[in-house]
Amino acid sequence: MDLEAVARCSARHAKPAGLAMHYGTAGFRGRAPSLDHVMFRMGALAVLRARATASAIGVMVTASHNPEEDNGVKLIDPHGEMLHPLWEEYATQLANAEEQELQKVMTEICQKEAVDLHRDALVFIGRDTRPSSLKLSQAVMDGVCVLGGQYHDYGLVTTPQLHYMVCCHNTQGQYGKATLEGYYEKLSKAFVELIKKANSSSSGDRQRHLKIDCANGIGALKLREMERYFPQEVLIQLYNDGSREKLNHLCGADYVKVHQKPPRGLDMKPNERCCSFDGDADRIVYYYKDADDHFHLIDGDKIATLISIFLKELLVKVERTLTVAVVQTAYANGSSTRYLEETMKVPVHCVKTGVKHLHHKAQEFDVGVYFEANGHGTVLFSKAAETKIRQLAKEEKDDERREAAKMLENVIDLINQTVGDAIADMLVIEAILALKGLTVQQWDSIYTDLPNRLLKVQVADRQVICTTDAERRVTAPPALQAAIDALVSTRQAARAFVRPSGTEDTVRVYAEAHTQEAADALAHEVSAAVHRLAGGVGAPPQPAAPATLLT
Ligand code: G16
Repeated sequence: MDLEAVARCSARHAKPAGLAMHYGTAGFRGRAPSLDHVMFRMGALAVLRARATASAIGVMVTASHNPEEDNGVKLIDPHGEMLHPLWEEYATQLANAEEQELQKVMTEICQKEAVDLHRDALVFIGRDTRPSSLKLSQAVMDGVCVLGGQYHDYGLVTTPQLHYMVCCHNTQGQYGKATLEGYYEKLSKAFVELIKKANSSSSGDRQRHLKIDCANGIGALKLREMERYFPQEVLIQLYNDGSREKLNHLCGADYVKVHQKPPRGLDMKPNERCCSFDGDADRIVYYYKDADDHFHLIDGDKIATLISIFLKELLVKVERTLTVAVVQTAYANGSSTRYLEETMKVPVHCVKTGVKHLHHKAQEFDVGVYFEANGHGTVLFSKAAETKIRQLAKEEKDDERREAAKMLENVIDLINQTVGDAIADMLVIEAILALKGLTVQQWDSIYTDLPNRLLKVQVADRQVICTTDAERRVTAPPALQAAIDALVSTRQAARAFVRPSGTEDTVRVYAEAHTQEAADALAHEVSAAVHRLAGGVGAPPQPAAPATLLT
């Protein structure tokens, strides 16, 4: 490692003195101008990680659902999964090292991880459509080059596409071809195979009309590229394609989920099936409005439920010994958990927010369905389950069992097992709805969500809030949990929790209760308690003006 060269190059990507950042829920996030040094350093760290694992590593420049002015970076590990927690710590140390400490921190990481500095290193780089992303991805490239690594710049891609590329490369093509064409071909082939079986069902209209809000982000570009691979049955209409408006502004999956209303710019007719992607296309939520103009959100919990029902029905026919479980977070609607556990008899596990936590837990099962309520999720199949299913799909003599195994095989090929992927999830959902002959309303009616509200509160330092029990309870500040308990106890079917965001400088407050009014009131009162007990900034939340908290 040429430490002199590192110092010289780093000076061109100088860290603002005193600036400290953390590798949060999904990497580093912040205002784009403050991130140049972070990008350079993450390029360098990716080289060390590539050498330590003897595998290609991914670096995705994106701030996903955050405002357009923000940016961020997510590192992708060899199998396309999120960065290992220990390396998240190294990432934080490296990002926060002052210029004169940089060489020392890098040397320490190399020593601790016994990094072979002579080994080749390959880094895959991708970026979203933010105006700042191109320049920031060039800083990543500088970081790769200064340590003698090689990079492959995929340019504009969705985050899940980059995860897929990393996995394909490191599994020597077993997962697919590490190109965009390879991704489109793999998914569309599996989708066409899966949806073929819908032809014999009784759902009548074979055409699948879907309106997609692309959050003015990368999803629009990639869906346009992919459209020619779709079968004729699929008619998609893209809205918020980024040609006119700002990324994530009044649109996108996060906006729709948090505000529980349609995105701007999507012309929605009664009972039409619509969905929204987020800024880097790793989340999806569905929705429709009924004949009375009421908006109905179908979030990650209901997506997980639909997929679990479908998979469970197939597994019963194919192989009863394979275990299915669903992994959720504290944000999961209480009705979804109850439906999964009590009606479907599927075990449900609750983990901390962040797909890395859900992914890790889901790996414990033969079939692990994981979704955050915000629409971020996927399905994991264990190697043993996958082998068994593929074998039955090929060799099973019983027609019904073989056909069910083939469908499962198609789901395995269609879903992006590396990470939540809005495009792959959308195709899985569309296929299931077609195969089961379900309308969006029928899907929505599987269970009724408990009314809920998600708010944000500004505090001086959100790290003063510490949580336990998968973020369902607060341990600090000391009086806060007692205050939440007291507020919850005054409402029926109520629940509330607070946690510091790992992607924005804010504290998130979630509440649910038996009526929307009760959920709103509870969320506001809990917000006021956070403001009072955790160092709120500005005026305390005003119950009469909920919209002020929803920015
Ligand atoms: C990221 C993570 C998600 C998480 C979300 C919000 O999503 O990948 O797992 O739910 O941030 O996290 P927090 O509440 O900590 O801000 P994305 O789509 O922004 O990458």
